[in-house]
Amino acid sequence: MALPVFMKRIRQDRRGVSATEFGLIAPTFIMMLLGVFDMGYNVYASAILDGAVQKAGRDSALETGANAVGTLDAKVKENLGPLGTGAVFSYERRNYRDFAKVGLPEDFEDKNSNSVRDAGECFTDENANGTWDADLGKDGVGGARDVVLYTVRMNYQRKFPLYNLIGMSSQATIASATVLRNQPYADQASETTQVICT
Ligand SMILES: [Ca+2]
Ligand SMILES: [Ca+2]
Repeated sequence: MALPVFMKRIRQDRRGVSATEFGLIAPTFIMMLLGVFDMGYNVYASAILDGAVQKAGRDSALETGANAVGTLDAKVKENLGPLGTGAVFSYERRNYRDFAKVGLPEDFEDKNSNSVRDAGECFTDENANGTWDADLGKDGVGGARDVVLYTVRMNYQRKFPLYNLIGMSSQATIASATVLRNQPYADQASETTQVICT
């Protein structure tokens, strides 16, 4: 007769229920926390990178900018402080004659209407390199009054091990870009474009 009483007591005993429930939700809860931390780190690093890129972009637009590219790039990394430790940075500068041309392809006559520039279709060689380009900009800081798209990418090792749990890459990349016109310290260089049909 003692056994049914004992079983009844176990059924009614609520002690330890919270611990069991926590054990069930803990993995999900911890993954959510790691996700929030990872996202927070990414947002924070992006904000710092944005500020550093804006500053370097403005300094690059000065007449002295062309000779200080390496120094300005290094400053971006320096401004990231400990966030930049161990990260790999890449820097890109492309220059255009005006804002409206940033990132555009070189104009071409699409004879076969396939939206692709094929051999033999005439194009305007805006960056004077002899070939058709999907981005008509030139590499580098350009000259006075040119518009420069400055992009910095930062590849870093994720700080929280969420990637291990959900199969993500352990590496993350954030990018920041700014578009500024160089200072009018001289006249803008004359444009030399030609139409090529080869
Ligand atoms: Ca075509
Ligand atoms: Ca070209």
